[in-house]
Amino acid sequence: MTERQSNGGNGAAGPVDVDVAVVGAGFAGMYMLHRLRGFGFSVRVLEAGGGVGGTWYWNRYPGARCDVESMQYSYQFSDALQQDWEWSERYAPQPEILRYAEHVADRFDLRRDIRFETTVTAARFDEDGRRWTVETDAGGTLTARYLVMATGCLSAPNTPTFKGLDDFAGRRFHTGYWPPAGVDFTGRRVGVIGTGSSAVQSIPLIAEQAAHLHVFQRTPNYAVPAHNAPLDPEDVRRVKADYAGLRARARAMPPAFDYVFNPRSALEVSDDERRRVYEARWADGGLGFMGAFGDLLLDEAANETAAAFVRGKIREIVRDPAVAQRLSPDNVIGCKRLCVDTGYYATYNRSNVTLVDVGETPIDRITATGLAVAGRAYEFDDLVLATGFDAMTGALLRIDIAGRGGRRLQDKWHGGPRTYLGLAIAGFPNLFTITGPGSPSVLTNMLPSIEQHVEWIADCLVHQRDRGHDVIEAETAAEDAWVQHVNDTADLSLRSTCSSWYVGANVPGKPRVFMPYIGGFPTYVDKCDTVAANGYEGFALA
Ligand code: NA7
Repeated sequence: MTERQSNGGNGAAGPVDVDVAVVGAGFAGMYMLHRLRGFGFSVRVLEAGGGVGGTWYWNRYPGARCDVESMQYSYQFSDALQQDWEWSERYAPQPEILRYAEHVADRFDLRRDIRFETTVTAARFDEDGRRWTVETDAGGTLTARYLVMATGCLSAPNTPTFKGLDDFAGRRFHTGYWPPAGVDFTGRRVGVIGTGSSAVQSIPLIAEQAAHLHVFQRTPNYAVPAHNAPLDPEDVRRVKADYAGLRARARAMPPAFDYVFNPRSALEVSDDERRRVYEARWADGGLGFMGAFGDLLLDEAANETAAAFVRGKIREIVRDPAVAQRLSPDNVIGCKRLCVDTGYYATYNRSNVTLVDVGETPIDRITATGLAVAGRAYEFDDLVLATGFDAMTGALLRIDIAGRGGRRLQDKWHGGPRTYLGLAIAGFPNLFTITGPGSPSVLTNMLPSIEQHVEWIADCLVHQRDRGHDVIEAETAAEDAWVQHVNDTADLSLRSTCSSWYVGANVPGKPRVFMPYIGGFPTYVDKCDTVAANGYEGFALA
């Protein structure tokens, strides 16, 4: 099995001291490096992978692609970059997004300050020296005035502790660390556990190759069609003629991407009109489906009209009524992250695909030749775990981070993450998180959210330097107030009502807290800007 592990490669051998240490060379870490360099800071980036790209470096499973449209899921800090780069499809496939990340690394000469194959294991704040000491599996020490965690929201894979997992004698894969050389399933019997986005994207392609595919589903998910297609050059030309306009419209929308949002209630229109609206959104495809009516995530009855529409589509697509029924969720649509699919439901019409429900009776154990559930044995050659991530907090808590007084982040976050703006943590001076819990992050188009955080942090460090400060720390009262606001806002939305990775429900024992900030990108940006304009209120500067 391919595991995420470092080979102890070209890490920080010997003591190195920089202004800023950045953990992670995905889109967040790369832009953080570029931005800070522009202000004259010395920066060292530490990256576990063998290349840049983060999420898009690791998630190479078949069918992996972004569910935000390419022309919007891209950097906007450089107009030359966004004008030059040519996306080929409406939703970019993983290899193309990775090529884009590599292009950015080359274009801005980023690699010389990135140490690849170097996993950060611990970080400790030295109160006397007012610096962070960072330890890696590559040995040596790195010290830095500031530490920026650009570790991603979906980067710590979740491998459930199935009994007998290591007994499996065949090939085992996790979608979140897929072998770079790819996997050929031709003629093989395959078992996939999970039916989230990664499974929904990969199952149709695995099914095309496999002799037989068993899908083990704990909870069915709603999926809307991507209607992915090559981009029309005329559309691209139009966007590029006014890219700034598109970006500005996107920034004004709660999810930070431009789409058509209908503010009307689903309950104030006739059945016929509602159906017409849903049909049009279905034909258009993508996450914009949830913008069909203004109250879909606020009112259960309104939500149920959309959920019923999608269940109807599943019944139309899937020929076997019992299978269609098994694939049909009965919970709030959009509560878990909506999946965007290409041929997912239709895959269950294939004679070589079997859907097995493991919701009522969980998987007993993995065996040498497959798995056992509800007294039945299923045999396969290859096991694919599409079991997701320890989202938002996993990547941070897998590093042993100690702040003021040696207090560990694991202890502080025992009951769930607590941050100020998802950017900083009381008791952990000079530490910043990019798209951390408590920020809009995964509820938005990640690229604009990353850029906003990077620019806010860089401006903050310039402010520190200009005023001769060398310590900045979130105040506990400001953090408490922000956590309260994040929770209060989450309570207004149906999104906080189900067992999703947004609330940590997919990882046994994880505290149940709605982690991202649901107040929307524009409201959040206003708050961050106000905090900065008021001399970084809520922070102690020294
Ligand atoms: P997800 O969406 O967390 O999906 C993981 C799937 O694995 C989901 O269907 C889980 O069922 C299932 N799962 C997890 N643990 C088990 C066990 N123990 N037994 C059976 N099934 C299990 O992860 P993805 O990688 O698909 O997508 C993550 C995000 O990436 C996605 O939302 C997009 O934003 C991009 P459950 O629903 O928990 O019952």
